[in-house]
Amino acid sequence: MKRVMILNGPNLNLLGVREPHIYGTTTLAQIEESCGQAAARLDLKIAFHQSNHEGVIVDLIQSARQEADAIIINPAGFSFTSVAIMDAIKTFEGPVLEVHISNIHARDEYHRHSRISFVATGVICGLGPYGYIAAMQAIAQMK
Ligand code: CA2
Repeated sequence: MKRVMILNGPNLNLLGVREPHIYGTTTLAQIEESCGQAAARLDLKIAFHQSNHEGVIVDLIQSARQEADAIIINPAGFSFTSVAIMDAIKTFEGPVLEVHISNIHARDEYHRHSRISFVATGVICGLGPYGYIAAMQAIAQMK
């Protein structure tokens, strides 16, 4: 069974609570629940995390080297700033799928250039919370 670490960056704990016109009304707990249901269907084992702290996310990516076969990451605001997360991802040998709930390319200039996309295996954005499930499906069918 493939092990997938799902990482969520800063402020995503506020999903469904603030700015629903941009990020929708689904909470992060509901996303975790649907990822759990999809994992059972797809025969994946998931570990779901959220942190507002860059160093914690770097530590989790490093631990994924031993504990996971694939990473799904929504780096949120760190997407556009974090060389540290980018460097940590480079050290992970399995697939890394970057997910954004919103379409970052339809937003302002600042939100269009994710540093993480330079090192991700693939990027899904604009599909809402379903993006996490799409990423899990992609990982399930990878050799
Ligand atoms: O669309 C996404 O998933 C994002 O990664 C969300 C980030 C944003 O900076 C990226 O451009 C796209 C922001 C996450 C902040 O989440 C909030 C949720 C509710 C209220 C306020 C912020």
